[in-house]
Amino acid sequence: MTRTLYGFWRSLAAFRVRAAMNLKGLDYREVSIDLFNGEQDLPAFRAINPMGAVPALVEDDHPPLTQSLAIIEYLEEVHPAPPLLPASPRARAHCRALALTVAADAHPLVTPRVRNYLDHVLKVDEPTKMAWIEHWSRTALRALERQLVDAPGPYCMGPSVTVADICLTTHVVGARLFKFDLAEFPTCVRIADACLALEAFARAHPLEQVGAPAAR
Ligand SMILES: N[C@@H](CCC(=O)N[C@@H](CS)C(=O)NCC(=O)O)C(=O)O
Repeated sequence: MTRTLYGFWRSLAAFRVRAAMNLKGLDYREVSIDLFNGEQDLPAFRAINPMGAVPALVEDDHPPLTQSLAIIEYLEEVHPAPPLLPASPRARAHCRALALTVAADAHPLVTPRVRNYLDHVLKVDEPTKMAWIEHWSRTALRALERQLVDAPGPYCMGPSVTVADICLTTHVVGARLFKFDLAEFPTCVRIADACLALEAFARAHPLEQVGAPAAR
């Protein structure tokens, strides 16, 4: 089986899929789509994902899979061990809700296409754009902190890493890349750091990818 991930070093959605594949011990090669140079809009990539977004996952000659959470759920069904969702239906719903707070509520508002629209169509200045990004990043962190503060840990759903941890960790890493102050969110930071101590997350980190800046 050949498995190709279309990603980009700075993409938090691609980071989610890399972490899931690493946790499940799956081999893949990554093709970089340079989102800073508009490669997501080239016809060759739009043929892979008409939305013009990474990640996309291609296995052998099957059609591309897109949307990080859909890809992770597909991997979960085909490679169930180790599980990235809890066992009980109620816990699975809660776990997915935590994940979607990041992937559906916050992250879509800060993607390059939204930032480009703010820049070039609405013509907001840089500080206003950064305030927008920070506002939506903190809105999700505040909701997650409140839901996780009494969780037993070390991960969102207890002793095992789930898709909620994948989303939370990528969100915390994204906030750190923007250099936001995270002192208000100690639980989120503690859980993310527990995940980043795992090799699967460390290897998937944006700054460990080809094309990432060397300076930290
Ligand atoms: N909901 C999608 C989001 C995908 C997405 O927006 N990816 C970003 C990078 S993190 C992207 O490729 N953006 C390109 C653009 O906005 O032009 C997912 O979870 O996969």
